[in-house]
Amino acid sequence: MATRAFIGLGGNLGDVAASFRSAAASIAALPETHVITGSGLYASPAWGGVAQPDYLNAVLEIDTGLSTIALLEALLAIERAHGRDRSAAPRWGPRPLDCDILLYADAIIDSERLQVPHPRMAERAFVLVPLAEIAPDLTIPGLGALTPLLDRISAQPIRRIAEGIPNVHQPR
Ligand code: A4P
Ligand code: MG
Repeated sequence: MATRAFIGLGGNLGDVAASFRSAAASIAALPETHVITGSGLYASPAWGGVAQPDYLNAVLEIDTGLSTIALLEALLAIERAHGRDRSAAPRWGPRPLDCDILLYADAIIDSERLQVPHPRMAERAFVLVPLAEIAPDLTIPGLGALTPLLDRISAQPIRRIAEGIPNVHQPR
C-alpha cells in the first residue's frame, strides 16, 4: 500500500535548482513511487553556524510503496549521484544535494539510522515554509499542527525565489 511521505531537498553548491529537478526525476523513477507535488524554491542563509553560501530548499510530496529504510537508501544513492561526498564534508557544511525524509505517513521512528519526523524540522523555516505551501493542514506526529509551529519560526529570513520544480508530475 502506498504511503504519503514528504522529502526535504537542500543544497548550496553548484546549480542547486538543476540538482533539485534531477533529484525529483530520480525520486519519481523509484519503484512504487509517485511524486505528487513539489513546493516552490526557497532561499535562506545557512542554518547551523558554519560559514557557507545561502541554501536553496524545497519539499516534495510523494506516494511510495518503499519501506522507510529502502527510501532512505534510495535517497542517499541519489545524493551520491549528485556529487555528495560525506567523508569530505563537515556536519552541516556545504553540499550539492541533501535529501531528508521529513515525514512518512504518521510514523514515529527513532532508530540509529533513521529518525522520522526529521528531528530538527520544527526549528527550521527552510523546512516548514515550503512544507506549508504544499500541505498547510498537515499535522506532524509528536509535534502537532503546522500553523503554530510556523509562528515560532517566523523571524527566520527566507524568500520564495521560484515556482515549483517543473515536470515532477507523472501519470499513474
Ligand atoms: N538520518 C536520520 N534520519 C534521517 C531522515 N529523516 N532523513 C541519517 C534522512 N537521513 C536521516 O545524514 C546523516 C545520516 O542521517 C544519514 O545517513 C541517515 O542515516 P546527512 O545528510 O549526511 O547529515 P547531514 O545532512 O550532514 O546532517 P543533518 O543533521 O541531517 O544536516 P541537516 O540537518 O540536513 O543540515 N541551512 C539552510 N538554510 N538550509 C539547509 O538545507 N542544511 C543543513 C544541513 C545545514 N544548514 C542549512 C541546511
Ligand atoms: Mg541530511
